Amino acid sequence: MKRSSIVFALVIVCLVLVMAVSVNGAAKKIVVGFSQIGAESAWRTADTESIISEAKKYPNIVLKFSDAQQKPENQIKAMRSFIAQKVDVIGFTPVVETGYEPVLREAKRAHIPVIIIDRMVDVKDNSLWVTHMGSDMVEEGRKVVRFMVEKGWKGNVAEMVGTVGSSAAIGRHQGFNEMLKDHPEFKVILSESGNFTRSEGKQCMEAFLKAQGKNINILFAHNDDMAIGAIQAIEEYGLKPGVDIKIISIDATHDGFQAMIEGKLNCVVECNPLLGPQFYEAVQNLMAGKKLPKETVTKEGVFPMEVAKDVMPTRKY
Ligand code: GYE
Repeated sequence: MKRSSIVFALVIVCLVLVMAVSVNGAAKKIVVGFSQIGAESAWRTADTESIISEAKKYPNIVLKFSDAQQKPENQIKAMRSFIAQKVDVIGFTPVVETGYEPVLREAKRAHIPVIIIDRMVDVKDNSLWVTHMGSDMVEEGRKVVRFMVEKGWKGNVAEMVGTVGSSAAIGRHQGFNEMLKDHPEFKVILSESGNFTRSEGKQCMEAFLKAQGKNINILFAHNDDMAIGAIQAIEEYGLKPGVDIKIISIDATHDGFQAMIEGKLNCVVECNPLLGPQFYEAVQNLMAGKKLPKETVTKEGVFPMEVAKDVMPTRKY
């Protein structure tokens, strides 16, 4: 072969290689649309941070993040827009359990897999989502009762419920109340929603105190933020949180630990919001054609106030 033909052939080979790499490179980008609930609590802020910051560790992942500001209709809109944009995967945490079935069907028809993290949907057709990862909310409610029993607490209980219709509130309420049936030493005298926020938690506690005052012995708040709002209300009412009224909540955030160190919160049941790493691992596996487990439950602990000071430095959210 002539020298010029060899050079020509080499140039062609190089061109083909460059094209293959760039086509492949482009094909390797995975576009993920994520619909988040909002920013109602410290837990949610940590969860959002985990999802956004973890995405940056994957050069092949492009994240389109959408904040629904607590409105399911905003989530439905966001998901429709993800479908229209033909994203590769939809990640999603539903505000409440119901109302998403039509949009999930649309995603399925468009062959876009949906990964649900944290809160869950209640749909008849489980093929509408590929995998769910998050906490066992019912078990968290049971852990609260186990702690109360272990500590020998008794008396009148006020239950401060999370967002009405959310799987987190439904599960925690269920686990808590089911287990209480075997414990006549407790009597639930109040149960109202504080919507998982600090300000509504404070308002809810003010209403509880107005209705029952010193009759309340124990407060179970479905999350730390509401417990912290309640602590303010209890102090303003002239009682000592953690002493006059025992308090237990769920999440185990920094602020929850701080309140325990100050002796105002007796116990936190852990609920881990750092779901980013698990989420993107699932995205990668899914795109690689691997079969995912239908359900992955996060492992979590229980922290009484006595250990708060020692454990606090190890906490990541
Ligand atoms: O406990 C609460 C948040 O869905 C598990 O939502 C989550 C809950 C969490 O706002 O703080």
